[in-house]
Amino acid sequence: MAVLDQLTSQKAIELESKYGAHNYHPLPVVLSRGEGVHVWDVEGKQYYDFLSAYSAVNQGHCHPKIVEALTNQAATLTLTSRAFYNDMLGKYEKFASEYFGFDKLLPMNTGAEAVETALKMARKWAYEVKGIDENKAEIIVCENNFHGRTTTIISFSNDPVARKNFGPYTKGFIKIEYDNLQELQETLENNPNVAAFLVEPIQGEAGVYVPSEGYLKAAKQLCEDYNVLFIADEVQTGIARTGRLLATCGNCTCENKNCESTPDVKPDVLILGKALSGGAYPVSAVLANENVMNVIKPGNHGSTFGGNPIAAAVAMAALEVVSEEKLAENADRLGKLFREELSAFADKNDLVKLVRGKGLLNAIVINDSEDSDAAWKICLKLRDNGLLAKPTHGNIIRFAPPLVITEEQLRECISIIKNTMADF
Ligand code: IF1
Repeated sequence: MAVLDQLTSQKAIELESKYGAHNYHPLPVVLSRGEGVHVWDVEGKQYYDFLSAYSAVNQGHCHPKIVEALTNQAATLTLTSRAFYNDMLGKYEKFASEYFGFDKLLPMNTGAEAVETALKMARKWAYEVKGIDENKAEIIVCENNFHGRTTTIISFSNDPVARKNFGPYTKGFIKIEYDNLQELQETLENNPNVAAFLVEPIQGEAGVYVPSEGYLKAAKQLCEDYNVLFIADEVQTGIARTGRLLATCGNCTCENKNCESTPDVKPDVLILGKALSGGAYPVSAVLANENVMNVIKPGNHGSTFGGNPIAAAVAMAALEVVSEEKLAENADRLGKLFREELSAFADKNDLVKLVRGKGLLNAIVINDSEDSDAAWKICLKLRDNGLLAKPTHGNIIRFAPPLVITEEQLRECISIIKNTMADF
């Protein structure tokens, strides 16, 4: 059989199983096409995508403007390395820095690389600006964090599956409870060598855990009081997902005036990935002002692909789509509708314990133990009924459709979800 012949789902799954590393346990569905909020499997069945590639395709699958930017640039110049200048990177750096309200941007490819970049930058800042003794810097992180898969990042994870037997681990991290200001304050007070506090505005992998109102703003204030950098990992929450351009929304140019609850927090270091490219290409970035970014000098850090012309073209198009199509406003409005409808359903239905989230990053918690397989079984039924979602724990299902979803489509999806749960 020629490699490019159309496969059946069964055959595609067998190939991955035989020739691929088993580092994932996918829902059994084999996708071959996507457009907007929809994806199709190899047999032609249509689904609503409620994972959006872990929030990378906020702009919808194969957005024509992003695909056009990608293909035009791919036919013109793909990669120069940073050994030379290219005519796209500076334009993109200006565009994105102004878009998010920072002085400067450092381009990388994946989320984990951008997190690593922010950690390195914070340590260097601590030694060269704050004046901490060499090799003494500490970075505060939160329990149940998810920041990626590198050796250093898993060193401060507390997920045994992500971490066990990958040691020895990187030192220099202090773990505190998420959403606990008192512990943050005490940790800052007792540790004079803290360089930074790294935090997710909403913990995605932990099960879409939204912190208390005012937590981020107060945490940022504590960081200021102790001369510590506040690093926001918005790889998943950023780019309109939670109803604003950023979940920490200090200086951003988001025009969603209806957004009521998010605190105005301007991180010292902002980490972006995923939807920065609309899912068309791996693009990540770290943004900061000059006082922090300027600690990075030639040779300190880099990447063969980081800042390549395709990435620059794609990211600019992807960000333009977010503003042009008012995706933050749409996520805010439809997110409220989603939670209202499903909370009302949860009140009457024993299977669903609660619904939580912000914008179009939501989760339902099933009335069952954390190690049950209820969420997995419900996701299989949802798939049969034309909607794809993925459990984040045994009893939690995350719902994160592309932000281009319309009210009519969302209402149809809410019916699919309710009917599936009611039958379960
Ligand atoms: C996987 C979760 C989502 C992230 C935050 C950095 C990264 C991620 C806040 C790293 C990545 C992903 C990766 C994916 C599963 C996934 C995930 F379930 F683990 F939590 F999205 F919800 N910071 N998140 O969420 O970015 O290097 O992957 O580009 O399978 O690892 P990356």
